[in-house]
Amino acid sequence: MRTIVVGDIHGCYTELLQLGAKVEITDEDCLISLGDIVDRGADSVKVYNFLKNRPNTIVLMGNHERKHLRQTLSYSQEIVKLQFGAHYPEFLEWVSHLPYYYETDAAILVHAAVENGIPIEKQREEVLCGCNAGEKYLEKQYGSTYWSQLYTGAKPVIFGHHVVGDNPLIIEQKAYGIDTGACHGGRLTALILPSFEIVQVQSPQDYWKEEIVKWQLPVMMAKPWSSYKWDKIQAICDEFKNSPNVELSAFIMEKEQWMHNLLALAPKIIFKVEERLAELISTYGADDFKKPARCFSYATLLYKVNVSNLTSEFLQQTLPTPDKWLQVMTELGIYF
Ligand SMILES: [Mn+2]
Repeated sequence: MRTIVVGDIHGCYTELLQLGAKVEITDEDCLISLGDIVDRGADSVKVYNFLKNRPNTIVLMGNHERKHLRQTLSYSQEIVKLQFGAHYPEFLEWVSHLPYYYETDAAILVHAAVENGIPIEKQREEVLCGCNAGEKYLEKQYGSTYWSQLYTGAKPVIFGHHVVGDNPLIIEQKAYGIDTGACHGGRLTALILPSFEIVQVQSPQDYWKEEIVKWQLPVMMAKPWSSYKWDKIQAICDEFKNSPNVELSAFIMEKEQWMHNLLALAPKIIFKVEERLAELISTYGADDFKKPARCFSYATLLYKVNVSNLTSEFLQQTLPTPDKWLQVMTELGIYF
């Protein structure tokens, strides 16, 4: 029985199958992915389904899986979230069970790094998976020296995470870096244990470069616009309204118009709040209206109107998102 260790796959499903064929993988072979199976490439969902369903297969936690797990989503995770659609929660559940390392008779396997002199089971998860916190921690310990230069453990470490070029980075019997950038038009690399034989397949193109453009509009459309603060919406609009992607810039300009139309209703809202205050005062009197006013979600606005002018600026601060703004509009009987 062999163990086939594969570096960062990043959604490169075709290359994964080609690599399997090239090493003539059989059901008896154990397949171990070093993590970062999703994001950047074109077929994250296919890679996930394949690895999840293949018997005799282990996937380690990479920093990309961890970003999904902790919901610290950057653009490449936002894309994959859309690609999974309704199956995304199921993927997150699966990710939550991924191990941070695996040890065979011949080697220790991790996604990113190990700290020298610490037993594998005592290593920090952040260091093993190479998330930002782990990278910062190692930088503090080692400065600019890469951890693999300092590693003196008895068993060699096989890792991915850092694209090391077209060929693996090999420090004989110490460290084997096998992320060769498949999703960036590089290669997908396998290391076979116990022989330490290297097998590679070439990617035909830079998938990530293509995905960046392809998913701009869908990712933008999926953003929770109504829950964003006004200046955040404006900042996104400013950043993308002159995009060369015409569909994207059209969508963004539509969103900017939508925000301006909402904010242009400020005088109407102010008028309605003043009207509601007058009603409350005439019913309860100028001294006793405050308690019944508390029942309204916009009580702050009623109190403000009572003591001074209610300005558009105050309104925007008190109702900082379209959701809040629209909710108060509905309660005041203003329809958009
Ligand atoms: Mn990676």
